[in-house]
Amino acid sequence: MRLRAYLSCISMQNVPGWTGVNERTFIAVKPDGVQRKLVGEIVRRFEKRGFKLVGLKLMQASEDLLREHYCDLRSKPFFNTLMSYMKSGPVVAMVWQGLDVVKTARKMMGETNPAESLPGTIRGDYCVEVGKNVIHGSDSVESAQKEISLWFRQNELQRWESSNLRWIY
Ligand code: IDP
Ligand code: MG
Repeated sequence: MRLRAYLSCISMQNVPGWTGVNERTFIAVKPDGVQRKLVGEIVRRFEKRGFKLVGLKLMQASEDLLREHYCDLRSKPFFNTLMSYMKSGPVVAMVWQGLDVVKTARKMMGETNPAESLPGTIRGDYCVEVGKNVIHGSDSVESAQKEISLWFRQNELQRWESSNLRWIY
């Protein structure tokens, strides 16, 4: 898994156009979001904002995948709880594309702790506890590239032209 992520990251640095309107981010509806039937609502918000969906799958995340995904948090006291939470059911993994999508998605999500998330944000509207905060989103372009290569194979990401592109940009 590590090797695959590393190789994909290296190869992606040579892919032109991961900036501007082609910026991409990794978003996941966590197991609580799937159980609580929030998938449609979350997808709707990203579509309506003007972002383009380029990858989506419902999947059970493996221990290896989650350990790699959250490797920066491995020394945190809540790490084991976080692993159990993320393994507790299927997640919906997605890749969204568009101008400043990484930063904008974080704004749309709200803060890590739902109590600090403003109403109108996803976490501010749909959850109350940090340990059940319904959505993940990459925190930088660099982590987005790493996370996308970890969760998706190249052939699972679609290249398609959105018919309303000129009304968004
Ligand atoms: P983020 O999801 O907003 O980027 P991170 O700091 O990267 O927040 O933490 C990853 C995830 O770990 C959070 O979304 C949340 O599910 C969980 N988490 C973070 N802090 C705590 C905590 O203090 N207690 C329990 N779970 C936490
Ligand atoms: Mg994070």
